[in-house]
Amino acid sequence: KKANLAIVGATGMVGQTIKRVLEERDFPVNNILFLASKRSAGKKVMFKGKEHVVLELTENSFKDIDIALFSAGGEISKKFAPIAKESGAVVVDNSSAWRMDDDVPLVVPEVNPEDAFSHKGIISNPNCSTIQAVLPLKVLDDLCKIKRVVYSTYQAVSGSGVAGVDDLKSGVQGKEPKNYPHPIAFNCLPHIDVFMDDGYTKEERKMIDETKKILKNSKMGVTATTVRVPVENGHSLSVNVELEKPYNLQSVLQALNDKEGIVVLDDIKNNVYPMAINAHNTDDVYVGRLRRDFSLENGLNLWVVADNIRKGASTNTVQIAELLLKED
Ligand code: 11C
Repeated sequence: KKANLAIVGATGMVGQTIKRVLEERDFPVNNILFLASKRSAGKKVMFKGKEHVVLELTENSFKDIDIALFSAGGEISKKFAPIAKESGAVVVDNSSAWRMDDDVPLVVPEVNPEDAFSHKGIISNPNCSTIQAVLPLKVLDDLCKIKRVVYSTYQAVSGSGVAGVDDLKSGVQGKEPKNYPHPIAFNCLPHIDVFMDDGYTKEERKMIDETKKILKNSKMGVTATTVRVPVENGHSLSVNVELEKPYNLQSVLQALNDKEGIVVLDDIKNNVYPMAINAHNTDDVYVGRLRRDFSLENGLNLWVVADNIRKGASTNTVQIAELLLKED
């Protein structure tokens, strides 16, 4: 089965990586459209050795499109995803616009692939830091049921797109930031996305709500502090978990090792643990520093690293599209 695809936001960091991942995985494509704003229309992109011209996204862009991969921000998704759906396409959306909508499945293919098949025309791709967290959390929830999760994140500037990377690179040379409210070079900002009335940032809220939705465990307690750090690419998370039942550390390690999509890097004697520089440009989720939290009855600490642009966005999106090909 070959699909007619559209990539919305084709010239952005995630859009370009989606194109690369489609090529790498040899996704069965019949026709492909590269759509973007008027500003980027006319640019040329290469796909599987053939040149394509980027077209302006309009209400008529989705004729004969089977799957539309959106990565152009929430406002574009809110407006154009329903239009694409009406035209008969299934939308896989990278923005936060539809994620908490009851009619929209929020899918990580290694965790809840079954949800993809209950879509009503739109499937959401979770936030990057949520995606990498839920792979090991699914293993733990299946083994011993999760009671509570405390996230502390160390998120790369690529999560803010090109503007974030520019702020880091120019900041190292002593220039003023343009994207962040403070310098990110030689600094950490406990501030990702906007602040809300309750004192949390939207990034923290996304991690809390999306984790519960994907794991279908609304009783689980989740809290988060999300921090931008001066790393170019690759998000790292400290994840503190309280389980309902006692666990055996070796069995947990084994179960994580056996899980598709996870690579365990945990050999402290040899200074082996996951790091952003190793995750960069790969599709796996790396887990390490596994150790008992002695302050809790069934507490566990882990360190989780992944490429936020690939597994955290583009690769997960393409994997969801691959699931759709299996739909009757
Ligand atoms: C960041 N997690 O690192 C964000 C980027 O809701 O998809 C992705 C935002 C989102 O800044």
